[in-house]
Amino acid sequence: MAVLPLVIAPDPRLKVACRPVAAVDDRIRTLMADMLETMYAEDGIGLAAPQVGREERVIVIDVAGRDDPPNPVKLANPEVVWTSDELRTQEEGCLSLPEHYAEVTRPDRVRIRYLDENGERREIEAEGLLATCLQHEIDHLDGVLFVDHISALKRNIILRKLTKIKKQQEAA
Ligand code: K2U
Ligand code: ZN
Repeated sequence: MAVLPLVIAPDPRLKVACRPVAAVDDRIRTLMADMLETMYAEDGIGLAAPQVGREERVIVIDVAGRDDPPNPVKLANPEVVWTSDELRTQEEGCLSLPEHYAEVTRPDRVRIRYLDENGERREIEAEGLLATCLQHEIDHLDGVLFVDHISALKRNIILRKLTKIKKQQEAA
């Protein structure tokens, strides 16, 4: 397994609609394992393939608390097939937009259909933080970032700061 380099915004690779996985084969299983290792190394609770430069519909999640045993979930071609009318507001961040946070409101409960690491069709219903994380990661597969759910004013402030940091790093 390997810890992969993260794609940091602004970056066009975070704004593309990813292609579906044709088959969950050893190449995809290796990607899932590397994404999980990267997510844990970066203290994330979710990660989507475009965040490691891969334009494929793959996400990994583990919302288990620090004091609980790990509970990783690996999803290929995840689809939201149902959302509740009830909403939930959560402060969100993103490993690709480091040190920036904003409140985002999303459906509180979702049902997700996906292929597991063996290529088996599965369906899960989630609520609370797991539901938020699943929606956040599936957004990534369509080139949507959490800042796309907040005001243009706040989004532009965050993206301008990230652009400035990138330019300083490139100049260094
Ligand atoms: O970059 C990512 O996609 C991982 C995200 C996943 C996530 C963000 C917001 C809410 C739920 C999941 C985060 O980096 S994981 C760390 C985190 C968790 C909760 C709130 C803020 C940041
Ligand atoms: Zn993210």
